[in-house]
Amino acid sequence: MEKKTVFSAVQPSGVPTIGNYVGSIKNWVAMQDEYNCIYSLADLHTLTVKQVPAELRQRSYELLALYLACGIDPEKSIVFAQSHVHQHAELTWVLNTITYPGELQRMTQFKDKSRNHADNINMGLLDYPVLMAADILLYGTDVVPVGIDQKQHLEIARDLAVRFNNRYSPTFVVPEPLIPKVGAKIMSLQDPDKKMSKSDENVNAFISVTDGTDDIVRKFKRAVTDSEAEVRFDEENKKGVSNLLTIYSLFSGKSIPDAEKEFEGKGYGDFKLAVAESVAAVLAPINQEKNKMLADKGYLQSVLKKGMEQAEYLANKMIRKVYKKIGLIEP
Ligand code: AQP
Repeated sequence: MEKKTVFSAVQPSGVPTIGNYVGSIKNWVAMQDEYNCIYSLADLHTLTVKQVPAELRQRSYELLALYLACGIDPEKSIVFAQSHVHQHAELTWVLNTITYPGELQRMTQFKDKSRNHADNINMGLLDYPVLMAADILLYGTDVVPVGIDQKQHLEIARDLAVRFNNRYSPTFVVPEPLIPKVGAKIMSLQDPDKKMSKSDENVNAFISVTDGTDDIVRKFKRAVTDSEAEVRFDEENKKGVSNLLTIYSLFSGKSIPDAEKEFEGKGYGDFKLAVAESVAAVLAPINQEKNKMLADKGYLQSVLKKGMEQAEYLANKMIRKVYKKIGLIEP
């Protein structure tokens, strides 16, 4: 049986958090043998909020080094920068012509980001899900591993695929989201009602994958919990503690009931320290490897070049097909 295709991406919009890691990158690694995997740096997406050019450039290399350090293997998977494959922007234009503004205006991320960046509510911010649909549909993607925050955007990608296929003829595969059972939405350490985001203004709200042990311990110590002093999973009434238990389970490999037992009768101090240590133990070797990769820019560039060529070959086939179907004359 032919392998199914997986596509996913992270924006180099900041240093990835442990939310990005468990919601996406960690799961990508495990999929490499079973699927044809295509993993991208979503650099065009970052332009939807203001970026400092030199920082964006550096963060893009850092994110690539992180992918590789986490175990993404460019011999098995296609790894590339979105901006290197111009067909992403081209397909976005075509899909824009079958997308209605109302569909985009009701997106939660658009509403949140419009609130957080009130001085820069630009067309790109509104169009973010259409570029994401183009990313996915260009490669005949079957499965998209993402955190739960991206589910709504994936629905748009599915709707656009179906709409195009109905208007012309079957062209796009209708993609399915793959959302992890545990860790699909890691919450902010400062406000457990909000998801953890790499661009949060409060640095104590997130753990970056590059944080050292001291920072990790400090941030977990300050994490918002409750006044009960009972380590119990209850997402309704104990959001902060439940979030920490989820993180502990994901990073220590222990189940949540086992973790609850481990901290029976103990205070939040011991619990928070154990969570911090479990996270630091996973992140330290990844960071070491990432720094090694970053020191070899030539290698990183060669990975991007190979990925660009592989992705462009596939993307070009699809865009030609799309242009033909909609009636554009061949060059
Ligand atoms: N808190 C989270 N828990 C689990 N998964 C998460 N993801 C994001 N936050 C969490 C997943 O990470 C992948 C990459 O996300 P992205 O970089 O494309 O953008 P995002 O979803 O907007 O992530 P951030 O961290 O909130 O970025 P900023 O702050 O720049 O907007 C996606 O699969 C996402 O679901």
